[in-house]
Amino acid sequence: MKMKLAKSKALYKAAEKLMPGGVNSPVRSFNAVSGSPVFVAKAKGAYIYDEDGNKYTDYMSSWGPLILGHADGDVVKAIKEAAELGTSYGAPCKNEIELAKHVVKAIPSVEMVRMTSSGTEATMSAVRLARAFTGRDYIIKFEGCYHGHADYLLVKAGSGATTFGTPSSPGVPKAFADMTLLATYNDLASVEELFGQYPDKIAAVILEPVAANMGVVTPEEGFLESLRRITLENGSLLIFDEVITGFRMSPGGAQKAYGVIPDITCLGKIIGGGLPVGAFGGRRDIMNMVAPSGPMYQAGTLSGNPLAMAAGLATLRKLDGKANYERLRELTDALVSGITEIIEKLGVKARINSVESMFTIFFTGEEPRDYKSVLKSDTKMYSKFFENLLRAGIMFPPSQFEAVFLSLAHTEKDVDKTLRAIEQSLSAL
Ligand code: KE4
Repeated sequence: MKMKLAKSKALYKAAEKLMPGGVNSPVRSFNAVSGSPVFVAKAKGAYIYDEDGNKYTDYMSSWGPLILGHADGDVVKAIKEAAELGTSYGAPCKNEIELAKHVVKAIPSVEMVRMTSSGTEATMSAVRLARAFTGRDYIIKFEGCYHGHADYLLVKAGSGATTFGTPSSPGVPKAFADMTLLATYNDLASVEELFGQYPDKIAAVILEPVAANMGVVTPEEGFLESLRRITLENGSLLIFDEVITGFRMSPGGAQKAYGVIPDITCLGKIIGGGLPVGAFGGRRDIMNMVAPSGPMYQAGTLSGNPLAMAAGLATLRKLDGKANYERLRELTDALVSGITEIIEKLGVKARINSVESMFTIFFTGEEPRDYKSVLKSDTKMYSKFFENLLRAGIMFPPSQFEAVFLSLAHTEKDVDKTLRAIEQSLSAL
């Protein structure tokens, strides 16, 4: 069925004249799929509506923050009330304490936390902090993990950097990239080798405890525990980038779910409830290095912004509770098991990695367990799959190397409609 997309196409033409690629973040450009993005007019619950009036069941979920669904009543109310009291003070406000309290209580590794305005700022600052605390310069990251776009983390990065074929971006000085050592996800030997080559020089190992930016790739048995051991043995810090997994995997993030406690944790997305919030936190002795308590400088005009704090607090308070996570898991399992049945019935070469309320369908026959294996996925097939779904009113992420997210606003009815659309979409490939 041909969708009316004239308004979005016209808007995209105008946007392309004003913004690189017509977007403010590359993955939104649909360049990896249909090439012309839909422009969203409004969103509510599990649905987004584009400027041409088309309705989509949304599984992008703004790349993770909207675990309650779009325009949740309580979150919107909290933002409206906060806005009436001012939009930014440049001075501390009570809700910064309230959100910090919630994070400290929920996330096992966090005794103190600093708010930022994005996940990139959180991970960038966490790496600087690890370097300041240890006095060492090298860091280890994993191929395919994405930690935002700070220079030293844009080395073999996932998400849009991989989608658009620039995992190591131009513009990053070689001197910076040289201090970012690359290991292979789920391959402990690749980490041990680097510690052997750079004794007493590695400040930290940073990773997504469950990778979601090369598509969803889960840590194999013992991998996280071994990273915890090897960093302790070498006097290096372990940084968990939980910008996606924080409050998604469980109220305590992946570290609670897997029982592996890092030294520093980065957060974002859900803790802002759709407004710009990131955070990094950890042991008190480490966090006391951060200005003004300590010498490591880090700052932000809108860090701890009252509206963002109100949105984050309303989200976390409403999300809290075992029942919500059970509901999210139950809905996701229904969708994933339905897709698995369809894949088997149609004999499609595809694998699904799924954790709690996020998953990725990889168009490959290989086990997607690290960057090398996920790169073998058939991205052209994914693009056609995405397009077919879009025409059926289902919005999946516009890239093979991202995660599908469910929210508490999705229903069994949405899952049934989605399964029918997926069956049609896969049959038409
Ligand atoms: P932001 O700077 O985009 O708020 O956060 C960076 C970041 C850090 N760590 C992880 C694990 C992340 O997933 C992200 C951002 N995720 C991407 C999508 N996978 C954001 C979408 C985009 O780039 O537009």
